[in-house]
Amino acid sequence: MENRKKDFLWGGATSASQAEGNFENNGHSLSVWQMIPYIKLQDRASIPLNFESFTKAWVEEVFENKQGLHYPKRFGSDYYNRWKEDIDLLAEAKLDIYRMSISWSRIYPNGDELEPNQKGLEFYGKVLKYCKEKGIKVMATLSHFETPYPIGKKYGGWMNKQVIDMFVKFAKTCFTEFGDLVDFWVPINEINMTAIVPMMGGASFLEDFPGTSYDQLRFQTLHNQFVGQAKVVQLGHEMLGKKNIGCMIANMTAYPIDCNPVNILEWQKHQQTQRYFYFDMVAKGEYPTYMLKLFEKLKVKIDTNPEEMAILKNNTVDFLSFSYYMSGTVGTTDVQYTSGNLTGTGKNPFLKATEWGWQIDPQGLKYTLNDLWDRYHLPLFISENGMGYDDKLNDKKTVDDDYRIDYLKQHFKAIMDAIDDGADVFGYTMWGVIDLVSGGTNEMSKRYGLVYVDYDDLHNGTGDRFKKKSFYWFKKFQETGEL
Ligand code: P53
Repeated sequence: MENRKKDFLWGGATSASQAEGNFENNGHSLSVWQMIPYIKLQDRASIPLNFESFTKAWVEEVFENKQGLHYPKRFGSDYYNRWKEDIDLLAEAKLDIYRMSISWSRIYPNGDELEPNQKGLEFYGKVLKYCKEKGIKVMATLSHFETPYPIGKKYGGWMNKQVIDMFVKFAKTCFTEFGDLVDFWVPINEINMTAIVPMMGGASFLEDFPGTSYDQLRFQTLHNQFVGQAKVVQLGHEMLGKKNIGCMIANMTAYPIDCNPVNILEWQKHQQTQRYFYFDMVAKGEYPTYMLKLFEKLKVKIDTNPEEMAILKNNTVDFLSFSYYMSGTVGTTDVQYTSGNLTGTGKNPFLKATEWGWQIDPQGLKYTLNDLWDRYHLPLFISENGMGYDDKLNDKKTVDDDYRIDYLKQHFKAIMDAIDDGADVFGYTMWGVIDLVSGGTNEMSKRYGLVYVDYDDLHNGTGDRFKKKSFYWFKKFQETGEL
């Protein structure tokens, strides 16, 4: 392709909780995300899975493995044992970059230890050195919804400002140990999810803070994470002397359902509160006025001080990274919702959706890149994108995933088009490049990878890896630049 940027980084992404497994050895604690079990589709309706129902008592009673439940994120795709084979596969497919997370639970299992867990450091040291040997650049996430559960249990998670210092300590250890091996850092994955699910994003449970409203909980937990992230940006800049630290935001692109002005106003509010707010915080370093007004309406009072506000202002990120899977619609009238349960997930009659109701919209990626570039003028990186599909291994021990090739082609083309329009985009990592456990549903059967992993939803299987058709397509794309 003519407009293929020469130094653009094409790659894939995973997270520790969804890939590693091996949760009980070598001094590892469980991350908060590993406390959620697999729930069969037919049983899901009977369990109150709205976000406010993520109470600590519920996690402890139902989820501390007392009911013979299966916790897929404690097993992952056995990456902890197969990491070398997996990185060999990434090298064979000619990935330029690999995004992974360093599990906080392996390094400081309780958060408040004075010394890091050596076994955890050894593991990531081996993995990162091997990536370097193979010529694969690395983007490391420090918390991919991976606050250690003991921090939630003992300290109340990120609602407690002591956790900010624990996170900075963890980051300092990672910068010291791995500063030379990691090319780009992302402190907190999808930081905006904390305002939607503070339990998952911040290990903070409402019942630990009597008298606190849910809105207060979610925005205070989020605020403390913004401060923690800014402190990590400051520390990274001082320790590493590079400008290589970015944010990671779940980008919720949505369109107005029609041109009725009331719907345009609703869409504008959505853009502000569900998208720009988060990018504004990390790129401009202060609360936008529309959020301050919203806080007044919601009776949210952020506990902060001038020192914290200065930290936010003075330590903005070097690049913007975000996940982009789909787009939705918003409006006050005539919006029907898809099965995606997040904001702005109204149906769009012009788009097709995956089996999970995620509406496929490559042009929305082009729109998003242009929009973010215009607004922030910071380099952009798509840190997650991809298509979840219940792939089936065929007789030839491969998967004919033409649907995925088609999805990737269209999204790659959208990126190139945005670059052609002038947006500064420097890389892309496809989500779940080697099949792993789904973040939202804990299913293994919601697969994203170029490589199939032989485990089912209950972790039955050999764990063996098989290259899908998309694996060969991606490799060829890297060799020839042909879509
Ligand atoms: P799964 C919700 C909406 C958009 C992205 O999701 C999200 C979520 C939370 O699940 O998360 C990111 O596996 C997340 C990954 C996750 C991926 O999207 O539910 O950073 O960990 O696996 C895809 O299909």
